[in-house]
Amino acid sequence: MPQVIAMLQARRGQARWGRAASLVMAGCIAMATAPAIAQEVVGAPVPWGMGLQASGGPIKDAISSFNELVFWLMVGITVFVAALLAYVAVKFNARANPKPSRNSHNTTLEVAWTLVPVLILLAIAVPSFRLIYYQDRAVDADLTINVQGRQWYWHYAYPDQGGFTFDSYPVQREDIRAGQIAGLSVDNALVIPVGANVRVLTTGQDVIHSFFVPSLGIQKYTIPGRTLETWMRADKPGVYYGQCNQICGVNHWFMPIEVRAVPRAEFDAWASQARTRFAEGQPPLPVQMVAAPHMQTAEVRR
Ligand SMILES: [Cu+2]
Repeated sequence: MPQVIAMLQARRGQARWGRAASLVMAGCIAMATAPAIAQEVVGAPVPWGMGLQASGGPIKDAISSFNELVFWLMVGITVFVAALLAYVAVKFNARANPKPSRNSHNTTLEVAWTLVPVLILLAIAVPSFRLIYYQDRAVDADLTINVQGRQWYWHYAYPDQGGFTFDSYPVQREDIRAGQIAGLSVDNALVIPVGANVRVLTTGQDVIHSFFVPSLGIQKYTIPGRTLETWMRADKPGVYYGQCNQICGVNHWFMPIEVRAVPRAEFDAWASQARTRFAEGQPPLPVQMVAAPHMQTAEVRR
């Protein structure tokens, strides 16, 4: 990774397109040299990242496959329309076809261009509604977490783990340590057990915020005076980053989200000491650090 960063820095002076090409190349090298596990376990934005973040659980898997379906439908439609336009432009221009047809109706064609778009919309609507209902709520929740958006930090509560609550603020840039990401790492992360269906209840205190962790496929408004429900599950241990993605005021940027998914035993240990330590006004002891992947991201960002 340091070689990649040096490469990026060395090429800073180049022309725009040259620089873009070198960054794409560097990205390819980074992907080839990064350990495979790094991509799988951590959800975080990466420099020059394209497409969706890697999936950490079943909801994001479902979102990704739906995204793929819509993408390929769009590719098909775009290619078909472009080919049709090219065909018409070549075959029926004034020079090639000086005497135009005077037909104004073609029943078969009209039925076809009504039915085909209806079928395409149905092909999108059915999995889309299925996905919306899947995201709606946890069927068998193992754990409930209350998420409250506040100007400008997150307030979390674990009602079925003894009811402890805590605030989560971003780590200041000057305090960032190795393994943390400026603008994304927080002082007190949200900790969840791997493989657990986590019911997430969101509410707001002042204005509308939004709890958004892309790699877990969760995004829900936090609205004052209202409780919304959704759920998430991390199937791989690791760190998953997100942000408030509802413009909520001047310190909107100040609301990163850090979710740490750890084995159940480790979660139980964390929850039990968190109960005591938060009650005494101390932060809990950190859970196991999952270092490799987001350390690399932190280096690139520096
Ligand atoms: Cu916000």
